[in-house]
Amino acid sequence: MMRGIHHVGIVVRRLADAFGFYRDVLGLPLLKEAVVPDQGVRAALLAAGDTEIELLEPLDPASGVGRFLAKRGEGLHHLCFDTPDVAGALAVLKEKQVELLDTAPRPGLAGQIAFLHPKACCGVLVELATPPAAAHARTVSSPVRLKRLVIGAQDVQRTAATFRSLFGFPEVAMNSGPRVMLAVGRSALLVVSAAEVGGTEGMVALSLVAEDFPALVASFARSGTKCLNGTGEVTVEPVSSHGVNLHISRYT
Ligand code: CMX
Repeated sequence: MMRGIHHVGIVVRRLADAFGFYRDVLGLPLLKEAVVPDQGVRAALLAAGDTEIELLEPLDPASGVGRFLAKRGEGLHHLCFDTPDVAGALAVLKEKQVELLDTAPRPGLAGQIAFLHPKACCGVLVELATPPAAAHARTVSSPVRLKRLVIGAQDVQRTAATFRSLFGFPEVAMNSGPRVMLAVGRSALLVVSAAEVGGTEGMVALSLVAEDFPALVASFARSGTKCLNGTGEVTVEPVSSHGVNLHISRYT
């Protein structure tokens, strides 16, 4: 039913400032930018391999995104799955009595979209999108691609089972332990115990892979990006990435 992760949505205070990091330092190509009046946001989609990052700036503090910014500050906001038929997917979810925010598809920046209530997916706000056919023919390349999204959960097995049963994602074999990995297209969801990530439930971090790792590290140094450097991996501090825990490793 789901082809992969279409995008990960990040709420930012000002799009122009966020471009300074995501487009100019990280190097993600800007694909699309528009005001979505009924959502009270200005939104931008940037390419990250075969998925995308959506930056959202609230234009109205009373909008859902405006309230999120006031309550939680900048950071990870929603997760969007690419589905060939958003209306069909909604019908299946309705039958399963899943709590939906949109009962019918509506136009959004990513195509025909619909949101599920965060309660339906253990505190993760999930969007479904059927992008326009031309979007799949995208040829623009990006210096980093999304590898996985980390989700904190009170009950790891229950959260993983929810994502498996609603969207059909297969489990990836891992060393025994309290974590569960689910394959979603070429990326993955890694469900970890909330206790492991400071008690946070919902989306907590993004892992990316860089084709030219030394060039990326040099870009971080030039721009004064705050990060912790390891061997073949770097962790950007949320103060530099608009509230997002960002872990980037060397492509192998
Ligand atoms: N992730 C997880 N939980 C969230 C959340 C998020 N992004 N946003 C809100 N919540 C939680 C709130 O904390 C609250 O929880 P509690 O009841 O435990 O306090 C609950 O959901 C209700 O939130 P609310 O803001 O008080 O009330 P609403 O029900 O009116 O709004 C929501 C919730 C999710 C619909 C709205 O905040 C929202 O973000 N909608 C999606 C908007 C969006 O992303 N639009 C961009 C579209 C761009 C495009 O079209 O392409």
